Amino acid sequence: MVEGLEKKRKIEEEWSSIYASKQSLTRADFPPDFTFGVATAAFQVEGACDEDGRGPSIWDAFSHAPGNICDGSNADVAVDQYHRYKEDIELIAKLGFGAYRFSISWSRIFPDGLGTKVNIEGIRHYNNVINELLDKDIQPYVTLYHWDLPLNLLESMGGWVNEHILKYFAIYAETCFSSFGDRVKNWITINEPLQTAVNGYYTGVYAPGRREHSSNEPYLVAHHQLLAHAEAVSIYNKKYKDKQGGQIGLVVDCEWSEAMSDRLEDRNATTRRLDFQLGWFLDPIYFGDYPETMHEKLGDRLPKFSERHKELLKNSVDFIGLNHYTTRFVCHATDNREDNDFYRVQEVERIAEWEGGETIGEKAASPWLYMVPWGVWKVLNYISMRYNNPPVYITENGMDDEEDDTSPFHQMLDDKLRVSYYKGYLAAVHQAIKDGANVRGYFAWSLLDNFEWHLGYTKRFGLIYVDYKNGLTRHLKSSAYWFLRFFKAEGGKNLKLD
Ligand code: PNW
Repeated sequence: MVEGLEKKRKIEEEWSSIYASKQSLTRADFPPDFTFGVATAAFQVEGACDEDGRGPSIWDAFSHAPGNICDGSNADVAVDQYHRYKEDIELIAKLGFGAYRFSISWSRIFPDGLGTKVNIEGIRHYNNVINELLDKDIQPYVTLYHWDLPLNLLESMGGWVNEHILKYFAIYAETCFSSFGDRVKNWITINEPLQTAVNGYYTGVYAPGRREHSSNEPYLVAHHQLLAHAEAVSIYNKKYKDKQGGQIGLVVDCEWSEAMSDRLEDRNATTRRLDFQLGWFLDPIYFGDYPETMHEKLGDRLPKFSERHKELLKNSVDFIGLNHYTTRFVCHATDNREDNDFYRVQEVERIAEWEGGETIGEKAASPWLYMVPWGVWKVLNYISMRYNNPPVYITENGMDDEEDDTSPFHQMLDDKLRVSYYKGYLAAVHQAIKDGANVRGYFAWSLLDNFEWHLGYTKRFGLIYVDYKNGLTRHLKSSAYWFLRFFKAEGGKNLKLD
């Protein structure tokens, strides 16, 4: 198939002429109040899995069950940030980032998830982290839920498939607002509800690894996450926001989808694809219901919102967090895969490679990740157009290298491909801002190499290399130095990006 290639080359040509004018971009070219940060998530970095009263999460159980993690590893120790947070925060400060997005482990606060007894040791730990950050002038951006559900909530009530979970999430969220909100001014309720729905309940490659009821559970799980988000925001707005003066949002993930051709059926398929990623979560918030395309394709499989829920969800964000990594071409497709197949229902096909070997962009290590800088420019403009230009933070953006213990150390540290990824993607963010998109901040994923879910430690997303064989020591990669220069050039504008 060669369809799409001509279009791809045209877009690349347009993009390269824009990019040519952005070769010496520095921090000073972004608005002064624009936030630059780095991101991690508790389960991927903390370790200390049974210390200080932490209860088990679904990811502990999932990663310990044979066959779920490709290198047979787990995150019992991960990169030990629980003990090394001071060193890591020192590194964030040194590099010049002004914000750190991290997540709180729910089962450190409520070990069995039930919300009856707060674990003081958990509160103490995050107090220490937050105070250390503020001490170094780094703003905490705190995610309440980044996939590590207390195991008991899965075992005793089925986790996200059960509506009762809303109550427990609300208690947990409120405990965090009241304990940390005097110092935390930026809250994220849930990270990527899409991935929990699809990979937790359709492909089964993420915890809790369910596939059995994939024709309806993903939609139910998404529904309950949306409602849990809305309940938490309503508590925040009613009881804490005025007093504490912070903001709260939801993090969604979306690859960009580019129509394969100008044919109506391909353009419609592209809209559907975006609806099944972004509209699924943002339409209920901005328009009060799921996208029409989802109603059409799913019928009764799509849960319904009550009037109270619609009210609660409406405008329940101060900002959108966008995790963005990659892009696909999309065309209309009907094939005869299973009826409950997630993509079959959408009637779309996603294309990243063509016969003859041309790809949509350079490949990273994760099989789904291609480097396509113009995609972030397009997705930001799409969000601005569809949702009336809401404030957006890019809460994750990055690429990974394959773990390779045969490569010399210096080669692993000299991550040229990552430097070119950040250079390109930041230029594209800059262009979107110039076009008028209301982008407020940007977080690189990730601060350091870490436990990449079902791919274990085989992928390295960090700006900082973690030496797993030598005491988890941290070493700056070229990309970390690149960011350092990008920030240092502020005002001077005399430093080149590369
Ligand atoms: C994000 N996809 O997940 C998560 O928020 C991080 O915890 C994770 O480490 C990071 O991206 C890198 O994978 C995603 O297949 C996982 O499109 C997969 C996709 C997108 C985001």
